[in-house]
Amino acid sequence: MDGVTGLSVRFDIIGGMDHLLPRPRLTETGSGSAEIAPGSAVSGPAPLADAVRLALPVLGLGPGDAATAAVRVAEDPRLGPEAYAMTIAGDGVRITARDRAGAFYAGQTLRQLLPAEAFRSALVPGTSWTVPCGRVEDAPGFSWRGAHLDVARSFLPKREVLRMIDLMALHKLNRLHLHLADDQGWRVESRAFPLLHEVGSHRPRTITSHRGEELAFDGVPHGGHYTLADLAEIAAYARARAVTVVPEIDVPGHASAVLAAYPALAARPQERYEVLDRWGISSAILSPLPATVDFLTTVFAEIAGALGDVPYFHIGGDECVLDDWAASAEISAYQASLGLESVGGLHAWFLRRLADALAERGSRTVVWDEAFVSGRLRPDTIVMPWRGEHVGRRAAAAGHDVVATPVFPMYFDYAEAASPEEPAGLGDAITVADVAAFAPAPSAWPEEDRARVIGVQFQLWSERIPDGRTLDYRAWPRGCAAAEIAWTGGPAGTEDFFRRLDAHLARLDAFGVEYRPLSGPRPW
Ligand code: TNX
Repeated sequence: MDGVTGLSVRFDIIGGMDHLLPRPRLTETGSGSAEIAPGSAVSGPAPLADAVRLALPVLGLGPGDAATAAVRVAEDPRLGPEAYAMTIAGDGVRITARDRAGAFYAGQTLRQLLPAEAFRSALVPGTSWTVPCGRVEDAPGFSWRGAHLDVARSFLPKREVLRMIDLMALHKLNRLHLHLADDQGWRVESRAFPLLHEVGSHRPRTITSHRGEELAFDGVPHGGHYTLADLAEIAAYARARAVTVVPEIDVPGHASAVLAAYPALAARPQERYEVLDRWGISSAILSPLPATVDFLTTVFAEIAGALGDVPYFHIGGDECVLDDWAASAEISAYQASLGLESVGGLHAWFLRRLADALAERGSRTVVWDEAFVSGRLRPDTIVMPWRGEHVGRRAAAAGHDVVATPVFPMYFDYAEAASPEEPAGLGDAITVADVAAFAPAPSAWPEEDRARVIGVQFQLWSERIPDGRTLDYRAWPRGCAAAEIAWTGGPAGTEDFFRRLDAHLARLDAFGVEYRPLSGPRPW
């Protein structure tokens, strides 16, 4: 900002075409600039024009006809999904897209071409906007550009989820993977089985510190869940911003919270379970018997009903301790009756049954990689290899679509530096540069396996994310680097990326994001 005179404010353009993040496929800088006057209009078919307006909230643009509008949007069926083209000339901005998402992303790019103040929520009246002239042609490299949010370990209030969707949208991320159930909490209302949220969403005390293996507790209970109406709202908010919510109910392991509510579903039903108040892998496991499948199908249907359109449903499948299955005579007899030779095979069989039920409702199943390793899945199951590239390659070679989610560098619960001043994270440091250098589909793989990689996703496991401030700190700017590779389809050129990131951080400042500064830990 270079001056405030009375009610008229002028802002400097921070970067123009060279400072967009993620980087578009093609940009051309023109000469001169266009004005978007306060109160001007976006014209075009309603779904597309509305999406552009939604991407530029602070501009307060209204509807209007093409003769007078500052931004004109038109449909172009020749463009690909989520793609857009935009020309900025002296007489205004022209946008074409085939779908709502494409128009929305054009709006996001336009927002980045404005001064960083366009990322504030309110402005001094009288502000006017200047955009540099030029042209952008853009389309995503990957169709799955994900952020995973663990709301089970630390419950995050709905406002944090909605804010995450806003931040995803301005980075052109399009899949919000919500980890809704784990040992430490069940986070969604169930009308069919109300003890799930009544019992499963509370822990009697909070883990307050977790440096290394040392845990400290206080006597303050931790809890919270979303109602089905909240979920519906989250999904609608996300959909308007081109984000698809991918719910996860992690089964059959990570089951302490479910079993605290309904112990009869356990592989060891005589045991007493509690919502776990420590981190790590528990041995609590659901039984694979038909009663569990019926129970879960009912719960999945409730969640899917609230979310509306559910193209993807994640059922976990990770870190299962199968000892209780092997020890149960009833489960062993069941396994034998199915002709399965190992408990691993039974694990895959159980997940396949759930996937079949989900497919009947129109959802594709997503799993963590252990589910793939233990046996044959439905062929349309999407695999998230978190334990590394080699597992991803095996899943791709077996014909599964793969979303790259490896611990390194996609686990953002790891600290950004091994400094004692850094909020304690899990394991070694994962830096912004590590994320920017990541190739989701390694060039060493055969072409047909690489083509199976449909995207990339960062994980915000929340054992070490107790609140929204820490969420900001962990997610950004590493999330900016993840968005860069997700949108462009490959690793970012480091120098160019950091130059653009510099300008981008000013946008995040204006938005109010408490990201981790590149210079080092924030001294809270
Ligand atoms: C492994 S990744 C887990 C999570 C933990 C995470 C901690 C995966 C599928 N399971 O339950 O939160 O490590 O980083």
